Amino acid sequence: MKIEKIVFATGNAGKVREIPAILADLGLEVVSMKEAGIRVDIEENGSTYEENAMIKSRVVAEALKGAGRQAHTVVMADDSGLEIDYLNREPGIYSARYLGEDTSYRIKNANLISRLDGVPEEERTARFVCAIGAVLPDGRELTSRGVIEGRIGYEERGSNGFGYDPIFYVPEFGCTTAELTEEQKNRVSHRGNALQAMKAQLLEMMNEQEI
Ligand code: ITT
Repeated sequence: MKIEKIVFATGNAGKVREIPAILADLGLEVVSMKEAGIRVDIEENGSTYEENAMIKSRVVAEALKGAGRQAHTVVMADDSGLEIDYLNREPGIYSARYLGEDTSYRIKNANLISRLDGVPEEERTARFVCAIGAVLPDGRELTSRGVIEGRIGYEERGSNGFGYDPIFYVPEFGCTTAELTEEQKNRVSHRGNALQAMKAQLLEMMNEQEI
């Protein structure tokens, strides 16, 4: 199958920075939906990360198709979230909406830290989860998932990354994902892992002979 371009269905500025860097070695053109001139409002009403990722990529694939621009183009979307074990895996798929979509992460992060007040180190386990959903030029769909395990810290640390990164402490690195460089984060993150798995599936598709 001939694939020349990837359109990324996200409005999140942090994802728009990370995703093209992770996909760069495919040698394809990678653009955000905004760069592709697609403006759509998407209701994420799925009950899993995978469902929400597919909802987003289908809406944008339909919009591209409507504009007659889906040829050789893959649409991908990322649905991700932070699961804190002590809080029954909250905020999970509601991570962007937690305390309100427009509430600052300073406030969201402070709130989560205060909900873990007095909780010992070993019970502060958490993970970032990312599902990637893709619609291929012929309408076929693919999903992949990636995870990074860590712990919720006691205060915000670091200013790289976005969202919950300043409170997500990774024991192997001895710092939060907001203290990693973008390159380091992309090598080990939920998004990095999910996109590497998606890349492997895409490469297989690209090697398929047209009949
Ligand atoms: P799009 O749907 O437009 O992609 P969104 O921000 O609404 O943007 P999600 O529905 O996938 O995206 O919400 C994921 C939320 O989880 C995101 O807003 C962050 O708060 C958090 N999150 C996901 N990945 C993260 C990361 O790498 N670092 C920090 N926080 C992250």
